[in-house]
Amino acid sequence: MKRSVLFIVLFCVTTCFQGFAQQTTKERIPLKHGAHRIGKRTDAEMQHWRDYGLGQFIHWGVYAIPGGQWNGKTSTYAAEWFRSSGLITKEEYDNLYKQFDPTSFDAKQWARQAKQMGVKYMIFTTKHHDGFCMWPSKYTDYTIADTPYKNDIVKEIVDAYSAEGIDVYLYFSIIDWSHPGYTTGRSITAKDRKNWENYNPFENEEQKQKYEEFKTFTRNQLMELLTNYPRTKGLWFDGSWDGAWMKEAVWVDELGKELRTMHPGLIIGSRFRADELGARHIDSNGDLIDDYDQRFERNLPSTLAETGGNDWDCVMTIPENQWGYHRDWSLSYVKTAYDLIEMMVKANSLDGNFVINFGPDGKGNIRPEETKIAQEIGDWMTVNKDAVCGVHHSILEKQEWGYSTQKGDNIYLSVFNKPMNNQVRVKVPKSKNNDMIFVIEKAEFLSDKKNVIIKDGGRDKSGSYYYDIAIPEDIQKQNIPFVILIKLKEVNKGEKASYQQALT
Ligand code: JFZ
Repeated sequence: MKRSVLFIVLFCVTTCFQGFAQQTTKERIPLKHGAHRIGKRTDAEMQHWRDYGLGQFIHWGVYAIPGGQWNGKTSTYAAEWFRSSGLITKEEYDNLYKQFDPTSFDAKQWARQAKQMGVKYMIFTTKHHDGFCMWPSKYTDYTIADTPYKNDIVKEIVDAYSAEGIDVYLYFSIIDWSHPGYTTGRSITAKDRKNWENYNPFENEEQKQKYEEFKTFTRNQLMELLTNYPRTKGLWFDGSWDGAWMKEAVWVDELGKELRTMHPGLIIGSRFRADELGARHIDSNGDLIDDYDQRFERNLPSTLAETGGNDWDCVMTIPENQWGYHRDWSLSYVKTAYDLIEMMVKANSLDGNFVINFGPDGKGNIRPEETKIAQEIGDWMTVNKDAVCGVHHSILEKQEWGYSTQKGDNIYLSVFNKPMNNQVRVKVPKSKNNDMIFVIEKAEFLSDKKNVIIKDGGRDKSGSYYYDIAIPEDIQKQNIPFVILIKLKEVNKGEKASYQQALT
C-alpha cells in the first residue's frame, strides 16, 4: 500500500517535471544540414587534436613578394589582401607569380624551428583568396608549378613537418578571385536572412551556371589535396561567408561527408559551411557545425562558459591583423613572446589550442622577429610544456596570478602576475564533504625543483582556504612567467595543521 502511494507520488513528480522541462526548453528547429553531432567528438584523432596545446599557422603565397609595399607606397591593409589594397593593379598582382622563386625556402628548417618552439600541429595556406595554389593543382594554371620555383611547396611542408612529428592541417580559402565562376553573391540583407529560402545570390542565369563550374572546381581541388597529401589531419576553411556558398548548404554538407569518407578521421573546423537556413559556423539551433570552433585573435574567450563546451582553437597574429608577410611591422603593436605565451596558457586553461601565425617573406625566409619569438617561446616550452600540452581546464577557479591547467592529478599554476611579496596565494577548491578540506600535498616549480615553502594562507568569509607558495630567489630573478606543479589531497579538517607543518 505504502509502496503504491510512493509510486503515484513519484509518477506525478516526474511527469510534472517533464512537462516543465518541455515548456522551458526552446523548441528545436528540425535541420538536415546543421550540426550532425551535439557535443564533442570522442574518437582518438580528435583526442589527439585536443592535446596539442600549441600550433603554428603559416600564411605564405605570392602576396609575400610585395610584402605590403608597392612603388614606394605602404599599405596598412592585411598584407595577404594586397590585391585589394588599391596600390597595385589586378593585372600586376595576377602576374606576380611569374617572379615567385623562394630560393631560401627550406621546409626542414621551418619544421625544425617549429619543433623547437614546441608546436604540435601546423596549418598551411594551400590557397588564399587570390586563388594562387601552393601545390601543382591540375585544375588551374595559377599554381606553384607555373612559377620559376616549380616545386610542390605543400608536399615539402607536409613531408618536413610530419618528419618532425608535427601534424599538418591545410588552410583552404573558398573565396577564389582567380576563378571565373567564383562570385561573392548578392550581399545578404536582414530580409534575406529571414526569408532564406527565397534568397537568390545570383544576378543572372549565366552567373548561376558558372558558379556550378566553381563548385566542381572547389570539390576537385579538395579531393586532390586529400589524395596528394594523405598525411593531412584536417582542413581549415576560410572565406566561406559569401552568399553564394552559404546558399549551397545541401551541396557543401554532402561534400563534407564525401571528404570525411575518403579520409577517415579528418578534422574539419566550423567555418566550412552554413545550414539550410543560412546560419554559418553555429547552426540555427545554436550548435557548432563540424568538429571544433575556429576562433580568431579578436575572440579569444575569457571564461569556460563562453566556449559553449566546444572544442576550439584560436589563431593569432603577431602584429595586429597581419597574416601574410608585411615588410613594415612598425604599423601596429607587435606582440612579444610573453604576450603570446600568456594567451596560449589562457587558451589551454579554457580547453583550447593556441595557434601562432608566421608570414615568411617572398624568398622563403622567416623574418628575424618571428625567429626570435619562436626561440623565446621554445625556451619557455622546454621547461614548462607540461602545463600546455595534453592538459585541460583545472578544478581551481581563475585567480589573479594567472591561469591553471590540469592533467590527471597534476595541476599547473602558470604565474604571469608575480605578487610583490613573492608569495603565490592559491585558493583551493572546497571539498564536497564538510569534514574534509583540500591541502596542497606537493608543489614544485617546473624550472627549479627544490626549495618549495608552502604556508597556510588562511581562510575567507565564504569558507575557502588559501595556501602561500614562496617563489624561490632564482625564479624571482629570472623575471619571466613560471609554472608551479601542485597536487592536492583531501584530508580531514583536523589533519590540516599537522599536514601543513610537515610540508614546511
Ligand atoms: C581571414 C582572411 O581574410 C585573412 O586574410 C586571414 O587568412 C585570416 C586567417 O582569415 O580573415 C578573418 C576572417 C574572420 C575573422 C577574422 C579574420 N573573424 O571572424 O574574426
